[in-house]
Amino acid sequence: MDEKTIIKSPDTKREKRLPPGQHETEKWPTLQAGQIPQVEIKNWTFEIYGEVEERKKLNFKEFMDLPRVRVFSDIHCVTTWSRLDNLWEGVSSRVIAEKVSLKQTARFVLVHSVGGYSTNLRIGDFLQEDVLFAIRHDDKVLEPKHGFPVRLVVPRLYFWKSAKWVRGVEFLQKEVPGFWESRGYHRHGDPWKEQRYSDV
Ligand SMILES: Nc1nc2c(c(=O)[nH]1)N[C@H]1C(S)=C(S)[C@@H](COP(=O)(O)O)O[C@H]1N2
Ligand SMILES: [Mo]
Repeated sequence: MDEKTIIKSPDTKREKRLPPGQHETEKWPTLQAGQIPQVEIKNWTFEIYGEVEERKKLNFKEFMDLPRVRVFSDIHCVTTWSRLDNLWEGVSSRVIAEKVSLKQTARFVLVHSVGGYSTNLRIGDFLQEDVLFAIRHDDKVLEPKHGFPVRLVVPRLYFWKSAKWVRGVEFLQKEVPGFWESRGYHRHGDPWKEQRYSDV
């Protein structure tokens, strides 16, 4: 791939890069609900379904053969730590959407992980240029604890939206809250507006 094409997430260009109520950490903490799943490559698939013209199921090799992008972004966890300057490599959300050609009725996304985790996104947020299904971080293959083989990265929203161990993407007409969103977290999760917890 072209070494020069790195998409810089717009929030990394802000003069003040820490959203309100966040502090910076050099380390990369690990967080998940429950156990770290051991994903077996030979059994792993990536399914794209719902409001699509033709649903698709990719195996590991097919996924790895997709064109890649690189994205430079900051991480903002709702528990108040932020980790700046992350370089991701993986498959753009737009490439995934093109694979199935979305119906007009596709307005929301539910991303599904191995182990039952999920998170919801508006279609517009999902299809931003800096959203990708990452397989590498800072030039190394993702560690199992950080989502190997594939994790979503949504740089402009709180990090709970960046589902680890992704196994599928479901396009929906109506918004369906994901794992944390149905347990009191905000449906949208914009760190610059401090959309941490739901107000309903
Ligand atoms: N599958 C899965 N993905 C997940 C989670 C989870 O529990 N399961 N937790 C989320 C939360 S709350 C955070 S802060 C980040 C943490 O990612 P990290 O462990 O790579 O820092 O993963 C997100 N993605
Ligand atoms: Mo989190």
